[in-house]
Order: sequence, then structure tokens, then C-alpha cells
Amino acid sequence: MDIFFSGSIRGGRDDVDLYAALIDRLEATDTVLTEHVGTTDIEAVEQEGGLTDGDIHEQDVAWLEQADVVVAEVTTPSLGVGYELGRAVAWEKPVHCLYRPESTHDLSAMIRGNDAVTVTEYDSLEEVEPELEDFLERHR
Ligand code: 6K6
Repeated sequence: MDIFFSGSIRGGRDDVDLYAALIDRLEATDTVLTEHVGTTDIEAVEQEGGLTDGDIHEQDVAWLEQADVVVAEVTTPSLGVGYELGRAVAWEKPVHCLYRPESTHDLSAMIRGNDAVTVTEYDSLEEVEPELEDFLERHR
């Protein structure tokens, strides 16, 4: 199954290690189309890659369209993540958002209030794994 993993890039990289761990977990059983979201030195990769913002948008929307499901870590607020989630919902893709309530960021009502989105609150990867597995199995 193809998974679009969504996580903050220009919105802030505080959670990059967690994104990498979540992507590793998802890749144990499935294909993550957006592995770069968990890359620590993404700014350097971004500069070396020479991609324009237009290229990035075009590629990500194509991967989003290809994906069977979307998993998003939404604790660090990001315009790009919000945009991707809106498009995924419009395409009726299954969307699972992961949010850590201990954070200083409140989750947007546009995510928590959306019946088309599953939101799981958690503190650690170990805690969220069973719900993530259940979500993947339900949409396989
Ligand atoms: C090239 C190689 C590594 O990084 C790059 C360039 N940057 C991006 N590459 C791919 N996807 C990106 C890039 N910047 C943002 N995104 C997409 O937007 C990802 O799918 C993320 O889920 C989301 C993050 O949005 P912002 O607003 O936090 O940047």
C-alpha cells in the first residue's frame, strides 16, 4: 500500500526525529512515498536538489493522488500539511492524524472538527503503534 506521510518542513523541524521513526515503522509493512519528510538535513538536500517551489508542489500533489492513505503528524502546525490534508479529504482518501497533546501547539479545529479525519492523541511511538496498525489494516 502507498502511504503519503505528511509532516512539517518550513513550519518547523522540531519533530523530525519522530517523523523518521514513524516513517521507519510504516515502511516495515508498506511504501512511504514521502520519506524525505523524515530527513534531518532537508534544507541542504533542498538546496542541492535545485527544485523550485513549483516542482515541489507538483511532485507532492502527484504523490498525494497516488497514495492509498495519508498519515500526518500534526503536532507542529504547518501550512503545507494543512493544504495536503484538505486535498486528501477532497479526494476522499483515508486520513489519520497523529497529535501530541503535551505540545504547546493546540490542534486546529479544521482538523479535530473534521469527521473525515481520524485523530489519535499520543505521547510516544510505542503508544500510537497499535492504532496506526489498525488504521492501515482497515484500509488495506
Ligand atoms: C527536496 C528534497 C528534500 O526536500 C526538498 C524540498 N522540500 C520539500 N520536498 C518535498 N515535500 C515538501 C517540501 N517542502 C514541503 N513539502 C510538503 O509539504 C511535504 O509533503 C510536507 O508534508 C509539507 C510540509 O509543508 P511546510 O509548509 O511545513 O513546508
